[in-house]
Amino acid sequence: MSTTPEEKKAARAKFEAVFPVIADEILDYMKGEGMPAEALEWMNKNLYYNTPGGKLNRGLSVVDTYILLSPSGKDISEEEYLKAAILGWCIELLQAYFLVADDMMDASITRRGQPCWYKVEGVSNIAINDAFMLEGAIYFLLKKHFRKESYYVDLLELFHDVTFQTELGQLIDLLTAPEDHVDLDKFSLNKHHLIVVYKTAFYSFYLPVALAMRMVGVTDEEAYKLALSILIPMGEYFQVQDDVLDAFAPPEILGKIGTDILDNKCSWPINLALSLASPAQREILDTSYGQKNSEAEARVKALYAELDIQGKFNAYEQQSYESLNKLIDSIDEEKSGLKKEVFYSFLGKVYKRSK
Ligand code: GPP
Ligand code: MG
Ligand code: MG
Ligand code: MG
Repeated sequence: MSTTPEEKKAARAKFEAVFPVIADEILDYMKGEGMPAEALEWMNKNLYYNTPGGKLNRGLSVVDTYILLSPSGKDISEEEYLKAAILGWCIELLQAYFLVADDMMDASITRRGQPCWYKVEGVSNIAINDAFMLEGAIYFLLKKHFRKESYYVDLLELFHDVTFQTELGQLIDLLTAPEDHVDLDKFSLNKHHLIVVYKTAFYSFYLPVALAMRMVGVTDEEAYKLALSILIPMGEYFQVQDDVLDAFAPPEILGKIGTDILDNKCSWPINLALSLASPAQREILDTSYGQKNSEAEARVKALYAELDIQGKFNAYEQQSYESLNKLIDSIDEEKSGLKKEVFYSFLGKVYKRSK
């Protein structure tokens, strides 16, 4: 795969160059439908503000996986590259759609180093419709570029399935974190596992690889099951990182201000803290967690430091990394038609991340 930093940078730049192409296609369609200039300008801003500014792990993984699984490898045609990149951007649009909505639900302030979209002057609740439009753009692009392919229905099914799975995860995330009633007995690592697998792992890890597999022409359902069995635990590890970064990472690096403690979220650090707390410490958690004030939040963070949650996470990270490597190692490439490198490369993108 693109191993040197220069190659990685070039691969990213090439992928990024495809974004204006798809943005123009969406805007041209709107123009053709007679939409007023104001609506075009709005959609243009919605697309550019919310879609390209992230790490692009998901989108790039579609392209990387396609190149790894395709018989032509790095010599795929420009036409094939463009299609794989469009699928990649469709996931980034899905991600944009989720994040615009998630930031409203989580009452977040910043995202990717800028105000959350709903916080931008003049946007407010229009962001709800903007989220739907980012989602709608996915199906417009899939139809435009893949309608004639034998695997078109498989792509649609993948997007629909993982969207529903993500919404199920978001539902339990929200139901476990009521704003007006803190009950830490509702939390458990089991509950956490269910939340993170559904709200994150399917769309962030399984979807990119499965889309590329469909485009390459993999039809053996066992291969998809095998991919799922590795990518779901990888996605769980990724969301545990997200939870830990929410509590500990400097917002200037993370690009967002953590809200999990204020929001009463069933996150990894609080579950670990609950399992380690003395009765006196538990009392502090009961009265300070999920309270909408920064003093209470600071008390929880001080307790996290006392219980060395960061150190416990480092151990968890090491363990997860080793067990994921073992899982990947056990893939029979010949039998499955998959490549270990697909998974090593994805894991390499997120291991020990700081944002
Ligand atoms: C991550 O949760 C999960 C999502 C962004 C999926 C949202 C799903 C919807 C159906 C809207 P998070 O709140 O921890 O993410 P972040 O920390 O980035 O806000
Ligand atoms: Mg959030
Ligand atoms: Mg959320
Ligand atoms: Mg989070």
